[in-house]
Amino acid sequence: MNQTRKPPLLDMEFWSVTLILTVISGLLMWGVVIFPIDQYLAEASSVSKDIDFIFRFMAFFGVPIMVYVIGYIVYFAWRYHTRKGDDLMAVGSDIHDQPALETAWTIIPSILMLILGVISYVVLPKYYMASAASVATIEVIGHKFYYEFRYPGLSQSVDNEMHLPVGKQVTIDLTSTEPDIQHAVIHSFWVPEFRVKQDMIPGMIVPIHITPTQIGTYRIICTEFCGLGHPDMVGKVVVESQADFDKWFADQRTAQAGAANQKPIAFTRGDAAAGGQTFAAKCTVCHGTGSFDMRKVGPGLGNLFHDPNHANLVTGKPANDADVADIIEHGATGDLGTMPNMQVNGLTDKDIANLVAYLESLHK
Ligand code: HEC
Ligand SMILES: [Cu+2]
Repeated sequence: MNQTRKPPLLDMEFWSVTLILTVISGLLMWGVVIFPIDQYLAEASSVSKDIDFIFRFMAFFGVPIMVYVIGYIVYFAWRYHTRKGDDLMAVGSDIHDQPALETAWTIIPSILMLILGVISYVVLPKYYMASAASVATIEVIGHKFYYEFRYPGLSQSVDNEMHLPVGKQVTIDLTSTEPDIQHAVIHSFWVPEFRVKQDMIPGMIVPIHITPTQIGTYRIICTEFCGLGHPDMVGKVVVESQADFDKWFADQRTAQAGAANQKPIAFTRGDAAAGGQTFAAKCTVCHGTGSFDMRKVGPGLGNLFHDPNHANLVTGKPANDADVADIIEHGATGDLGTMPNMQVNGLTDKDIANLVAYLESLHK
């Protein structure tokens, strides 16, 4: 059988294509160097710039690799495709062994990977290694599906909204748990502007250290698929001046001292109809109005006050107005999970009174 072999040609056409790829690659590399990342995503912590440098480094050398590899694949596919009248049985030229080329494409990427490894080795520990400089350690606990923050000096934790003074290094102890740790799942603590992303793992505490450098409010996003509530698992971190932070902290203390005084909720004046509306707006994600066992996230509340099978509340106390109001005010954590407190549910004292009146009216 007649076999035609096309000799490999490094002709003018090949070198023109190479020139075009070089120009494209050069322009993109220049783009990588001048791209103002911080205009799209603020560099709001002391490690942000270093992390962005690693990103730039990878993108800078990734660009030519991508452009030449894809460029030549497309070019050769076009150049050597079978044309009308070609011998279909033809075999390509059997080129092998290009020692110079093979050595180059092995050694250059190896060196790049090595440099990348070294830079990462220097940068990443900046937020993992223990440091004496931290002004405080804040515990951050991932729950299904919210973040809990415990501050030294505050007797109660704060949910979903974290405050930090600008320019001060803090240590953040990350973990995840639930009332029954068997039900805990892996969450993740990601603040894009801080360039910090760390898994929150049940049974394990991972300390990270960050210094926020820019005043602002940033999102905390869970990037570990953790269950049905995962998309709602968004908190925020408010970076503010030391004075504003001190004020927030003092307000928390006063609010919590007030809570400790057990100021009773005036539930007697509750309005059941208004309570029904609040319930529909704020409670029905987790509670239905069926019997106790008809659970959504929390138990059914239809027979709350009149259930012979569940005479006691999840807190172990008998079902009366004051104790139900107490659960709605302070939340509860038990076998069934966590019931958020009034701050998290966004309730006023009046709402609580109305809700209690509404739940009272539900007797079936
Ligand atoms: C994020 C889900 C969630 C939301 C929202 C929520 N709850 Fe709950 N609630 C729970 C869970 C879980 C429990 C069970 C806690 C436990 O096991 O200790 C519970 C328990 C309760 C109980 C005690 C029930 C009992 O039989 O002892 C009451 C009362 C209650 N919730 C009222 C409310 C009201 C009123 C609202 C709306 C303002 C509300 N909850 C919003 C999850 C939620
Ligand atoms: Cu999560």
